[in-house]
Amino acid sequence: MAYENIRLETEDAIAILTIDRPKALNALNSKTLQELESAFNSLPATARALIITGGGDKAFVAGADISEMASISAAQAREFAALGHRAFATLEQLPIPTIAAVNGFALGGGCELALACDLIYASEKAKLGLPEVSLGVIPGFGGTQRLTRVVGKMRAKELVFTGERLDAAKAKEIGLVLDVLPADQLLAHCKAVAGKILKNGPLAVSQAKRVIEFGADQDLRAANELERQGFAVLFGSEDQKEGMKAFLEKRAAGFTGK
Ligand code: DAK
Repeated sequence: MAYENIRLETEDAIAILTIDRPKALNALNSKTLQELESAFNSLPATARALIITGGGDKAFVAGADISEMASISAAQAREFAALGHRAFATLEQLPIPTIAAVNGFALGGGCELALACDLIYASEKAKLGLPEVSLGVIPGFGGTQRLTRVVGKMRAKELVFTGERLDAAKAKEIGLVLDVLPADQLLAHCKAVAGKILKNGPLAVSQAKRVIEFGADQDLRAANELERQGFAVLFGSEDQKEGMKAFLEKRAAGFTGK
């Protein structure tokens, strides 16, 4: 499918999705959110990891599109929020690992997009925050909830109440990003992380993502039950046989994802 505001490329088994509206600092208007939802639903079957980044040299995504939101009604706001929630939930539930390469401003909806990814890495130029209250609204694409789960309730309240923009070092200090890289090394780093993941059994990685993601919102007993089931199910796979056989034969495993 041809997209207007995003680009989707595949390098080896890594899909790289670039949000590409640099004149609006890659702000998320409805069209871009629709394209994202469509792309998440139709990634190439060969893609085993997804990296999301921003086009141009200033922004990952500077937020939901304020010019589009400025004059919408409450009913339209509900639709807009539903579209964003749907797109980000689709991203969060992809069976492959997802990595946000935050190459610049990740504000509001941009920070929320990164938070819907499994891993977040940032360039030294990145600035992250949820400044919605400065516009008289609150985060509308899951930011209040996902941020709280990542950095804890009190930090999340501090960030959302103040609307403060964090530089990359501070974002790392509070656990909002994993690592900070020089701008020209960010994408290569994300590809290298994806490359390490790709060496492992794809069904196992997918199952690990599923149990961590669904387990995180459950009590420990229920979450451990999820893990037990996920563990057992993998013993019906060819990858489990191959992974353990390869270990015993002292060779690298050739996983097929079956
Ligand atoms: N939306 C639309 N256009 C944006 C934009 C945005 N979020 N951010 C930047 N732009 C546009 C600017 O208007 C400007 O356009 P022109 O004037 O050239 O036409 C162009 O991008 C370049 O921006 P600047 O000239 O401002 O560039 P600077 O380097 O001076 O500043 C900046 C960069 C990122 C600090 C600044 O642009 C800025 O503060 N941008 C807004 C950041 C922000 O507040 N983001 C959060 C947006 S609110 C909800 C659903 C969703 C949400 C809430 C509720 N419901 C449905 C309930 C989510 C809300 C948000 O994300």
